[in-house]
Amino acid sequence: MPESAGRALRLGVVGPVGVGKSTLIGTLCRALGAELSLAVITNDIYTDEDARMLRSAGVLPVERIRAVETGACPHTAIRDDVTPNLMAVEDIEADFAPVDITIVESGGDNLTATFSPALVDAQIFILDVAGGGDVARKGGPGVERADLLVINKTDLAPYVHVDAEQMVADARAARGGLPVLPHSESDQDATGRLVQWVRTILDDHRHGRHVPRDPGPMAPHSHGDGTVHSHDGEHAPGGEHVHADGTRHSHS
Ligand SMILES: Nc1nc2c(ncn2[C@@H]2O[C@H](COP(=O)(O)OP(=O)(O)OP(=O)(O)O)[C@@H](O)[C@H]2O)c(=O)[nH]1
Ligand SMILES: [Mg+2]
Repeated sequence: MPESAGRALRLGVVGPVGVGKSTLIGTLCRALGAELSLAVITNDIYTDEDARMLRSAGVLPVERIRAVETGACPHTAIRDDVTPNLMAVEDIEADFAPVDITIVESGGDNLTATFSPALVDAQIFILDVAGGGDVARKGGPGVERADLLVINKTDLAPYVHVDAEQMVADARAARGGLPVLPHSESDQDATGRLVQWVRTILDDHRHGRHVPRDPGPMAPHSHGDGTVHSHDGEHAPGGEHVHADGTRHSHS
């Protein structure tokens, strides 16, 4: 039985800007908060807006929702240097022990951002139909290999001229059997399936059956300010990082 089975399930929620990550986390908190001990960590670059939005929505006691202001690209904070996030996760789990599930929301990023398995045990990647029907076909590490892919805001499909069923079929083809869930916040059946998926992962985690999977690093890219991120390894070259067992490495 892995040591992680004795602590909270750490569940990442990631995907492009505005796809509905915070809304979906709110939905999960409402559905599970009465029977499970939940905590939420949000990531924003400069603000704590997502945490404030979830607190004001009243989905959990406000003190169970904390923000990490990353001050850097969201993918850096969930992949290359997870230390601030891992500390926030460990702190909130200690303060509200025992926590059943700690949900970590990534700042909205591009299609290729994924969580490091040093930070989360499982991750949900979200796309929405408004981002375009071809996005699922284009793939990427999160689309192809996250533990669950949600195709969100299916209620908007007719308005943005997207064939949601085709988008789901493309996603299934890209994922080799990993689950794909069409969802919108107004679709209670879909929300029921989402909640059931989380319950199953939690049960697998507790019984040592869940094996964290690394969707893989994002592709090399450069930023407007000229910085180049290679993402050729799990961590920034020379950057200190922390492993799931708490050991710190600094490659300097
Ligand atoms: N039509 C529709 N709108 C939705 C749905 N889910 C979320 N939204 C709306 O989409 C907008 C963005 O939702 P958020 O939950 O803030 O998205 P997010 O991914 O957390 O955004 P960032 O954290 O800024 O990247 C809000 O106006 C939501 O009300 C849905 O299922 N259908
Ligand atoms: Mg958000």
